[in-house]
Amino acid sequence: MAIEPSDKIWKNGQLIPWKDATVHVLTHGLHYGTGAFEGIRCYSTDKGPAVFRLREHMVRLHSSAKAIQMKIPYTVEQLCEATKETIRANKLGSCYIRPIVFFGVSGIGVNPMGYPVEAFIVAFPFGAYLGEEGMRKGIRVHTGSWHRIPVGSAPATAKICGDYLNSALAIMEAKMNGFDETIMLNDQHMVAEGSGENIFMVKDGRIMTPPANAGILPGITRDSVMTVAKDLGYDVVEQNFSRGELFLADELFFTGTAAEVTPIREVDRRQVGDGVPGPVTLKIQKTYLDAVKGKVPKYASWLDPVG
Ligand code: PPE
Repeated sequence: MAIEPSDKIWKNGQLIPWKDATVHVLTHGLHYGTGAFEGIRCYSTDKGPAVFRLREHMVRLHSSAKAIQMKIPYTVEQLCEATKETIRANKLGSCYIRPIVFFGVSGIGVNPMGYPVEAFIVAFPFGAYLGEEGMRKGIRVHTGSWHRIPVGSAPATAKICGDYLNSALAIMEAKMNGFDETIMLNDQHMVAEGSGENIFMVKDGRIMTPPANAGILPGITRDSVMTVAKDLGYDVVEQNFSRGELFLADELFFTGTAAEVTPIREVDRRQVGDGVPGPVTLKIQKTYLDAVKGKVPKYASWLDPVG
């Protein structure tokens, strides 16, 4: 996905020109995937730009780092402040933010213990991840052949760079087969998630999403959407479901910082419900998109003004 460069990138406590934010070829994280990252959105609101659930994202970055024995040399508060500073320095309103931390250069070998930790925060303008049309009409997905990384093989609940080889293989397969996204099953053959999204199913007015131990990244959007759906009066449960159950669903949708709430209109060449975004999906999508833009007072605490 092409992006428009901004002016400055935050690197280890300093703002540097976009073009200078490069790394050495012997960076440990490049060879072995030993890094962690985040995807965060900032939205324009009536009170100026505000970052959605910034603290939760930075807490998750620290948790992901902990999972790979990495100590980030900046606190959650410092990272939150650095994010806002980066947005201000680039004079951005609505944008996407990509903080990344990784083991840098020391020697060679798989063990990164004792290696320096590098930290970057990048912010740039960003539109709909799965397209404007996808947001309105729903997207077409398949259940791919690549399963989600087994929980016994890597910390699947953390946002670790190396884990994304799995997602990259899965999305490439989907695209090569003409689909917009993929649904990965887990090692128990239950539905896990998309390459960069969590999944929800609506059946008989009930909303289901796979539990946190199903091999998924427990998304911050997933958490927000569960709250929104409960507040709208729906029954929401974390429950495993199989590929076959996807075909019986009334509605399916993806959630994610980038994907926001994206309806799914077709799965494995079978129409989902009526083949158009269903009423529950649309209601949740509208409330979520209003909430992130500061239009729902009840969710105002999810927004952190850039200032
Ligand atoms: N699962 C995966 C595998 C995942 O990558 C994401 C975020 C989610 C679930 C949803 O998590 P959350 O954003 O906290 O609701 N995927 C990021 C996009 C990945 C990419 O670089 O592309 C995102 O949405 O920012």
